[in-house]
Amino acid sequence: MSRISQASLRLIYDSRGRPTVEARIVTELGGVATAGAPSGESTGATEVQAFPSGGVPEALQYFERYLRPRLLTLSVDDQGAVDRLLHEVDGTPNFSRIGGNTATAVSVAAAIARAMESRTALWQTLLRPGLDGGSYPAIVGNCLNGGRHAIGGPEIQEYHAIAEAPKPADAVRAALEVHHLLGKRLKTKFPNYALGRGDEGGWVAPLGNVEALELLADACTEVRDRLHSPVYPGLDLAASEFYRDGRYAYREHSLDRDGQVAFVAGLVDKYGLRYVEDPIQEGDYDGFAALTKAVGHRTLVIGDDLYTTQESRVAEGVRRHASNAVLIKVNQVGTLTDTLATVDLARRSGWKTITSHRSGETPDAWLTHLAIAFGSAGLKCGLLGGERVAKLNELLRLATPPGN
Ligand code: 2PG
Ligand code: MG
Repeated sequence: MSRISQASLRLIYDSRGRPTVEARIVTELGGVATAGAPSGESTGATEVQAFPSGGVPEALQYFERYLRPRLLTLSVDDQGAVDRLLHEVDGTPNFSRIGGNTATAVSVAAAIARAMESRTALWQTLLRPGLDGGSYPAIVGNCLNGGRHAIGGPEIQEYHAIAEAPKPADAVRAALEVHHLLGKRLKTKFPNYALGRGDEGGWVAPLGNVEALELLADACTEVRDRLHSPVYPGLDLAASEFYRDGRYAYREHSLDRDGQVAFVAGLVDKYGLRYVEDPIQEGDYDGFAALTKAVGHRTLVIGDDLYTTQESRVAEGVRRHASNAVLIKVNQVGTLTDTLATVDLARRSGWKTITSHRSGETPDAWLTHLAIAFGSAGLKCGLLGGERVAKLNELLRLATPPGN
C-alpha cells in the first residue's frame, strides 16, 4: 500500500497552443509521474466536458480545494478508488465541474506512478485479460487533413495510411513514406501553391474529397509495392461536422443517409479502404448499421463521435450491429476505469479497438502503452509533429528489446 504523498495540477499548452492541464502524482514509495491531457476540436456531442465553464483556471481551483486533499488519503494501488473519487468530487454526469481533462490527467498520472513503483511498464499494469502485449497495433497515420483540422482542405477530416506490418519499425516507416510521397505529389500538382499542414500534421491542399483519396490511394499502392509492406488507405470522415439539415453537405454534392451509405461503400470498394471512421453522423446508429452490413466484412467501420468511449453507447452499438470497431479516447469519458470498461466490452463483443490521440496533443507518450495494453488493432497518433512522433518513437522503443 503506497499512499499518494504529493498531488498537483498545472496549466500547460497543447499542440495548438491552447491551455490544458498536466497532473503530477508522487507516492510514498517513490513513484513520480506526470500526465498531460489532450483536447479535441471535432468533439462528440456526448463526450464529457473537457473543462469547467471557467476553463483551466477554474479546473485548477477545484483541484486545489476539493481534489488534492482527498487524493492525499488514497493509494495508487487502487486505480478504481482514484477514479471513483474523481467522479464523487465532480458530482455531475459529464465532469462539468472539475473537467474531463482534469480527470484524465489525474487518472493516468496515478496509473503511471503505480507502474513506476512496481518497476513495470505502464502497458503491463493495464494489460487486458488474455493478452501478452506481444503483438503491436497497426499505424493509423494521418497524411492529409480536412474538415475542422485544416483551412481550405476537403470536408472529409482525415486521410490515413493504415500500415499493417506486424513489426512497428516496418509499419511506421511505411506510413511515413506514404506521407512523404504524398507531399512530393502535391508539390508537383500545385507548383505555385504554398502547401500547409493541418492540426495533426497531415498535408492541407485545395483538393476535392475524392480527388484527395485518389492521391492517397496511389501513394499507398506505390509504397506497398516498393517496400513489400501492407499499407492501405483509410478515412475519418467526422461526418457530423458536415451534416446539416438532414444531409451530408460536400462541396461536390449533398447526400441523404442512403446516399451517404452508398457513397462510402463505393469508396471502400473502389479504393480498398481498410478503415472508415465516423462515416455517418453521430446520432444515427441505423445508418452505421446499414454501412456495416454492406462493407463490415472487408473494412473496419469505427465509431468515434457515435460512442465517445462510453460503455453504454458501445453496448447500444453492439445490440444494433452498428459497427465492428470503436475508437478509444480517455478524455472522452474521463477516467482509465471508465475507458477499461469500454475496451473490455468491445473485446468481449468481438469488436476491434483503435486507441487514439486528439487533434490538440501533448508530447506525452502514455497513449502508446494504452494501445498495447488494450490489444488495439490500431494506434491512431498522427505521423508528423513532435507530439505525434513521440508516440511512434515510444512504440519503436517498446518493440525493441533493451540492448538492441
Ligand atoms: C478524431 C480526432 C482525432 P478531435 O476526430 O478522431 O483525430 O479529432 O481530437 O478533434 O476530436
Ligand atoms: Mg474521429
